[in-house]
Amino acid sequence: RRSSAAELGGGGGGGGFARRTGRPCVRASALSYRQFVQFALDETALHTRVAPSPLQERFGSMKPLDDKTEIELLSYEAPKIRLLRSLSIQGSKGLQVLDFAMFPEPEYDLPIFCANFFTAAETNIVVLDLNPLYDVVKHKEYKDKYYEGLMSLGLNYAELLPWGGKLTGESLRFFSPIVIWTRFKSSQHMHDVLYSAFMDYLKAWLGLMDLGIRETDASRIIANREAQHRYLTWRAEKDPGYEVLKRLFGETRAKNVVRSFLFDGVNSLGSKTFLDYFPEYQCEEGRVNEKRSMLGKSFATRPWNRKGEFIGNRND
Ligand code: BLA
Repeated sequence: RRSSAAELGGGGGGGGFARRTGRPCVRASALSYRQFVQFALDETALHTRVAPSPLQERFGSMKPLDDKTEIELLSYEAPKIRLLRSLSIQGSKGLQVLDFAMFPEPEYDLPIFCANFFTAAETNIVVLDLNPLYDVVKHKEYKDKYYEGLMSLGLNYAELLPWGGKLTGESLRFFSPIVIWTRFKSSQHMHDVLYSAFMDYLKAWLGLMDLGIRETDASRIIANREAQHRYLTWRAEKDPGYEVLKRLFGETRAKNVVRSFLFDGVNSLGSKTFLDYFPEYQCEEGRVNEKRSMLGKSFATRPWNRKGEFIGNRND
């Protein structure tokens, strides 16, 4: 049974639990992506035991520099889920952001649930995916294991939310054949389509999670942990949201949010550095090149065919 909004008592500083149902919930203030977050928490709670993350105490009551912007940082953990975290922003002039992700425990090679929605002045930039832990172009068995059964879902939304054009070439290796990468002008209709996609992708991820079997082979757990660490290292260094967060929180706090909240694990799941994983970004004196991309923008059209085979060409 779903809890109605009226039953949801907000917890101090963000994450809380519904008074009657004991389900996790978001504060009652109306954020536009609020229904997305609430759906995700309700739905996840139907599948597993969700508990607040220790991060909640440190980040749950963070405030932006200005007093016009509303933000909400939520974090939970659950069996099989190392971290479920959500950052939502509602600013003045229509700025709306949702960065919602679920990271599996290293004992599972589950994909990473990734919803990144940026809305400003009627422009929407959207990435929604079950990001693969292993590069699906190189690891066919991984691709088949998780995405074969989801291709019809992906194809359905690829039509409704068409490919967003060229993007940072490097990002492609973190995307799956069912990735939704799109841009559109704000409208109620597109918002509804996006909500529907979000719900379906979330349910798909939870379905994979339900079936996930705890790995016992130590070498595979190590590989899963490193793959997740590599992903976190990429995003903590090159995420396009960083500039917005810098404006919102100031540089020091933005860095902290990125490294210790959004991509928590970048400091603890491994000790390799960004340049260990991505040496092509090395500049003189061992500094990391500040460019987002060394490959440049690529993939003008969807680089996956209907069977989920990679058909991309970096220079198209
Ligand atoms: C743009 N965000 C983008 C783009 C992508 C993503 C692909 C297009 C620009 C590009 O090609 O880099 C998202 N890239 C991702 C994701 C992965 C990746 C999810 O590699 C995962 C592996 N975006 C956010 C948040 C904010 C945000 C939280 O997720 C703001 C707080 C903003 N994204 C944002 C902005 C742009 C953008 C402002 C356009 C500006 C730009 O391209 O730099």
